[in-house]
Amino acid sequence: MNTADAVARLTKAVADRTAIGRLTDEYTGLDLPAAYDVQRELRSAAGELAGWKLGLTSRAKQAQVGVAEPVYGFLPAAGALDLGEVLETGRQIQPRCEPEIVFTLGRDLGGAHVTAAEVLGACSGVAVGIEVLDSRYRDYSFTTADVVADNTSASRFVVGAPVSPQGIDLRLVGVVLEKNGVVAGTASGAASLGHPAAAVAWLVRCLSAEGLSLRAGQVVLSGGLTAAVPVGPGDVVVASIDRLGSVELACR
Ligand code: 0L1
Ligand code: MG
Repeated sequence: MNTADAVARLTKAVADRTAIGRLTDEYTGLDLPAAYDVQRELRSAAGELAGWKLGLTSRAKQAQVGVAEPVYGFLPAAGALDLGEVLETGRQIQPRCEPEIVFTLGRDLGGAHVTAAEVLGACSGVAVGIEVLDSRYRDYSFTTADVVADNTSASRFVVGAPVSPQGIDLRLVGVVLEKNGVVAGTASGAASLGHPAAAVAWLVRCLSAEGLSLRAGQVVLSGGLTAAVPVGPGDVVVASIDRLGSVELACR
């Protein structure tokens, strides 16, 4: 296993906008810890962080890519799209969009035993978001270790205006994903590990094992709630979540 070589291959795939084969086909030693080492190297080269993301927290997502365990990755600030900003699909490899419940941290949060209730207490708001995935692997074909090394397919993301989580049962909120006016997927908040805040608590505990914590002002994408839809020029994707609102993303 050669971490620097794996990082170079993934970085080149982005620069060339060309998908590559699975790294696990190349490196016998690419287990989960080695994959998070690769991701850590990508993170140190990524500049300012907007926050973190969970992946594969819902059965719909796990079934779509054939990986049955949650994973986490980082969100470079450079990946953020503003509301109304168009996604330039020509800069992507094979973009897909999915709806997310997004947490905004009101204060730092870390620790090995953090609970969902503590996550809700620490967040200043929750919002609807759209994550744009862009796997660096051909046809989104990967193992858990591959997708972790590839920063969980993270590419771009857009987050709506946050609302207070007070009085909202995030398990029960309905989720609708539309592409070009047609419903492409539906879910409820409970799709993400039973409760989106429980998913974020899992992330915090994982980060704690790395000596890291969430910081005030950071955002956390708690995991795609429906299967992700492929997008290309001219497509418009809308994610709507009950009580949180809607976000639209147009593609060129
Ligand atoms: O769909 C995928 O590329 C799997 C990794 C990311 C999943 C997610 O963000 O929920
Ligand atoms: Mg996601």
